[in-house]
Formats: sequence, structure tokens, C-alpha cells
Amino acid sequence: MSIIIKKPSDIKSSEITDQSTYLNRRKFLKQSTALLGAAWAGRIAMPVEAKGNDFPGVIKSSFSTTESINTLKEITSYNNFYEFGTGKRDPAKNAVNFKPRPWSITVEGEANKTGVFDLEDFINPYQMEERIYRLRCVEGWSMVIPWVGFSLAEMIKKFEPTSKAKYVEFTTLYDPERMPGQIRRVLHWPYTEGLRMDEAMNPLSFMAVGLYGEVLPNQNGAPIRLVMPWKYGFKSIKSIIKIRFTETQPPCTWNVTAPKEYGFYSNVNPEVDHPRWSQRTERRIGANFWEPKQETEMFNGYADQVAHLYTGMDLRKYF
Ligand SMILES: Nc1nc2c(c(=O)[nH]1)N[C@H]1C(S)=C(S)[C@@H](COP(=O)(O)O)O[C@H]1N2
Ligand SMILES: [Mo]
Repeated sequence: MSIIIKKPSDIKSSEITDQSTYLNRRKFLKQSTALLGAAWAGRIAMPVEAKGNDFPGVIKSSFSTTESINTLKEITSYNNFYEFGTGKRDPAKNAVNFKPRPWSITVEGEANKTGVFDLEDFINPYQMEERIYRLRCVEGWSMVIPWVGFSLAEMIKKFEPTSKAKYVEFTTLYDPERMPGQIRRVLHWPYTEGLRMDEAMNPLSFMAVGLYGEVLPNQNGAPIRLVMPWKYGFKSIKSIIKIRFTETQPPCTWNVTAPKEYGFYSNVNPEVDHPRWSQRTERRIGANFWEPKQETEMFNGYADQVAHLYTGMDLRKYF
């Protein structure tokens, strides 16, 4: 992950790898294994304000929010990741020994270039970016996180979806021995999520492989997860092992589990309450108790970029 030198425009020339690229690539593989091992092993010991350097070529994204960023401690100790338990503190505790290596990703369905890819090969073609996005949980809290990753649209293009591909489905690893929360049937395992193709192709849609400049901590969805900034947090599926292009709307775990409470779209919308609570405001994790809650914004503040995707749709019906 340390030498991401190829730009998306270079992908096609990958067969004619010249000597120096080949050497860099070998160095990359060697380095990444060492680096990743060290980073994962040392996760707990990292100081709160650490700004890592696992992605030296990372560029800053113009999509980033200017709000103040949550601390690494906050981001890694208050998580929703039911595969490691249902409590907010459970993932930090129960994911310590999870090894997100080796890791492969299967791409299947309505696309020309499907297959099984090793994680390094999978992420190597993309320009790594830091994107500071707010994560707004449906439960009414939010965090601001400096993600590192790449454009989902760039990734999708690489697999050449066919004209039949109307949706894209993502699946989390199912392995109760490694993900002990899966022993209990609290959700329909494996966790799945889905997007309409035009949502997935929006420039804001993001695949994260790191945060705070470091490889993704286990509790935040190592080694690779989705980040959808205008949707409630649960759409941002963690620890992805499969990506499938489909003609019909894929089943999504929360929607299947509680269809009256969680729709397919799950766009952040202060106008549409959750059946059991309001969505008008949110509590920023780490804020002092005397600070007022924040007003939740339509599409989490990204209306200019995404509202057009839903023109003519009744957002109370398609919540
Ligand atoms: N596989 C999987 N992905 C998941 C979840 C989960 O339980 N399992 N929780 C979701 C929810 S509800 C939220 S709010 C975010 C939390 O992301 P974070 O812990 O990195 O802040 O992850 C989402 N992705
Ligand atoms: Mo959430």
C-alpha cells in the first residue's frame, strides 16, 4: 500500500510492465507486508493524534469537510460492527486479533471483467486520497473521520459493468471463528449492502483502506470498506469480500432485518424521522455535554452533489 504509483489511466498498460515498475512493485509488495504487519500489530499503542504514513502518495481531496476531525481514539473506540459484538466498545476489544490478511475480493455478476483479486492487486491501480467525511449514524451520533482510499466510481469502471448492471451489492466476510459476533444471530449474516448504480458512480462514493494516514484499524472495517457520506452509517459496509453487479435491487441487511425502520436508500434526511426517534439533530462524538446538538443536514450536507439522483422520488416512501 505504500507505493501507489499507478494512475487509473495507466491500468491498461499493465501488461507491458517495464523493469523499473516491476522492481517498484516487488518493493511495494515487500514493504506493504512488513508495514501492514507492523501497523496492525501496533494498533493499540498508537498515540491519539498520530498521523501515519502508510500511504506516502496520498493526495488531499477537495470533497473534504473543514469541520474539526475526531481523535483517533474516538474513531477507534466507539464503533458499530456487529460482527464483533453489538456494544459500541465491543469492536475495539473483540477485533484486536482479527487478521485482515491474506484477503481477496470477488467481483461477479453483470460485468465484463470479473474474478477473484488479491487485496494488493485490487487497490494498487488507484490514486489514494484523503477524504475528511462526516459519518452520520442512524442512531443520532456523528463523527468526522480522515479516511484514506479511492473513488468507488474509478473502481467500478475498471470492471466494465454491462448495461444490465443496475445495482451493486457488497458483502462482508462471514467467518464466525474470526468474527465472533456472528455466532449470535443478531443480524442476517453475512452483512450485505447495496447501491443503485448511479449512486455508486457519484464522485463522492468512496472505498476506504485507511484513516489518519494508517491502514484501516480492524474495528473500522479492515482491510477495505465502503464510505457513503450522504447516507446513514450502516450503508458504509465494512470488511468487504464480494462485489456483485446486479439487475435487481440487492437485499440489504438492515432493510431485511427491520424494513419499517431501514429503507434501501437510507439517505440522511432530517425531514424523515426514524419510527422511534427524530433525525433532526445529531450528537458529535467527543463533544462536551454542555455543547448543543448539531442540526442534521439534508443528505448530510451534500445536497448539491447528490440531490439530483433522487429527483421526482418521494423520499418519505423511498427512505
Ligand atoms: N459489516 C458491517 N459493516 C458495518 C456495520 C456492521 O455492523 N457490520 N455497522 C455500520 C454502522 S451502523 C455504522 S454507523 C458504521 C460505523 O463505522 P465506524 O465504526 O468506522 O465509525 O459502520 C457500518 N458498517
Ligand atoms: Mo449506524
